[in-house]
Amino acid sequence: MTTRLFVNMRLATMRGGAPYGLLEGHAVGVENGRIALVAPEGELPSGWHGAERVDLGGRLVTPALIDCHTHIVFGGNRAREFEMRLEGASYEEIARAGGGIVSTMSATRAASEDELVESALPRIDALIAEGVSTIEIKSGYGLSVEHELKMLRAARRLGEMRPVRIVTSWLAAHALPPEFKGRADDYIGEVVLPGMTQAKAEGLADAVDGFCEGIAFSPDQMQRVFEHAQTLGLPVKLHAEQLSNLGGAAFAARHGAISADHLEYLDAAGVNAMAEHGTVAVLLPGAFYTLRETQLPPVQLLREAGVPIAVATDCNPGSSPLASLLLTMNMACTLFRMTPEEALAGVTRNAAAALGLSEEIGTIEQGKAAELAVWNAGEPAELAYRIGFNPLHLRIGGEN
Ligand code: DI6
Ligand code: FE
Repeated sequence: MTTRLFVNMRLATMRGGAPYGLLEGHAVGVENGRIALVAPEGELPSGWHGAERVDLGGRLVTPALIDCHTHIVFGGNRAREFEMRLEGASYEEIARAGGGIVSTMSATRAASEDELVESALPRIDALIAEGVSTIEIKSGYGLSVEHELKMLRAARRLGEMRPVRIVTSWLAAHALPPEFKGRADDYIGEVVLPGMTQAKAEGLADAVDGFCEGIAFSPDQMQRVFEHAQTLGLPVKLHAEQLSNLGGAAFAARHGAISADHLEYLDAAGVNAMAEHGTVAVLLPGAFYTLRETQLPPVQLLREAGVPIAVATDCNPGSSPLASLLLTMNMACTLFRMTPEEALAGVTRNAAAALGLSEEIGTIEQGKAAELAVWNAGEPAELAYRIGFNPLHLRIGGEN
C-alpha cells in the first residue's frame, strides 16, 4: 500500500463554494491512487501522522486536466489545406472538393496501427506535459470497419504506453467515404452500425459520436446511429451546430446525449433542451480560431440556463491542429469571453461530466482518483492567462 501526504499548497478543488473551490492550508492524503483525505494541515487524523510527506512549496494544485474531445489519432497532416484556406477557400468548399476529412481518411487508411501510434505519441506527450491525465480520442478517419477499429486500437495502445486514461468514441459517422457517395444510408447500415457492434464487443468504444452537419449527417440519419448505440448500452454525444444550425444539439439532448460539442450556431431552443436533459456543452475554441469563424457560441445563454460548459482542444489535422489544453483555456477566455474560472472548470469538472466520469475525476475530493496537477503558479487565473508558456511543476497520478 502506498500512502503519501501532500502538504503546503493552495488547493483549487473546483468543488464550488469559494471561487475555484480554493482551500488554503489543507493537506491531501493519497492511498493506492485515490484521494483518501482532504483536511486542514492542523487537523490531520492520527493515522496520517506517520505518512510520507511531500512538501509542495506553497504551489497551486488543481485536478489533473482532462481533454474531453480530440481526434488525436490520424494519418498525415493538412498543411496544404491551411495554405488553401489562407488563399480564400472555405473549410466547406475544401470538404466538398474531396479534401478535408476525406483526405485524412486516405492517409489514415494507408497508415499501419503502429504508424498511427507513433505519430500520435508526440501530441499525447505534449498534453501530458501540461498536466493532462485523461484524453478522449475519436475514430472517424478510417470510415470503414477495418480502419475505424484500427484507429481505436491505436488509441487504446496510447493508454498502455503512457500514464494517461484514454476514453474512446466511435465516430464512424464523421464523413461519407467516396465509395459510398450519395449512399449515406447504406454507409450507416454497412459500416457505422456493424462496426459499432464490433467495437463494443472488443472493448474498443466507450461512447458513440457523430458529425451532424450539412457536409456530414442529418439528425434523421443520426437517429439510427443513436438507437443502435442505445441497444449496445453505449452513451452518445454529437458534433452539433458547428457550421450551421440543424437542431442537432436539441436532437442529441432528447436522446440523452452526455455532451453536444462545438455549438457556435446553437440557438435558445437548443440551449434549453440541453439544460432540460443535462447535456454538457463542449466548446472548441481551437476550431473557431483555425476556421476564423465569427459566429460565437452562446456562452451567456448556456450560463443562464445552467448548462455545464467544458472546453477541449478538438486536436485534429484539419480544423484544430492544437495540442495544448492551456492555450485552449486562454482561447476560451479571449475568444469566447469565458472567465478563467470557467475555463479551468471546463478542463476539469465539466470535462469529466462530458465523459460521464464525474464520480471518478475532475475535482479534488475524497474518494476520487488522485490525479492532480501541481503548478509553478499561485493564482488559478495564471493557467489561462499566459500564451505559449507551461507552468507545470509536477503531475500526480494518471496511471489507470
Ligand atoms: N468537426 C471538426 O472540427 C472536426 N471534425 C468535426 O466533425 C474536423 C475534422 C477535420 O477537419 O479533419
Ligand atoms: Fe471534433
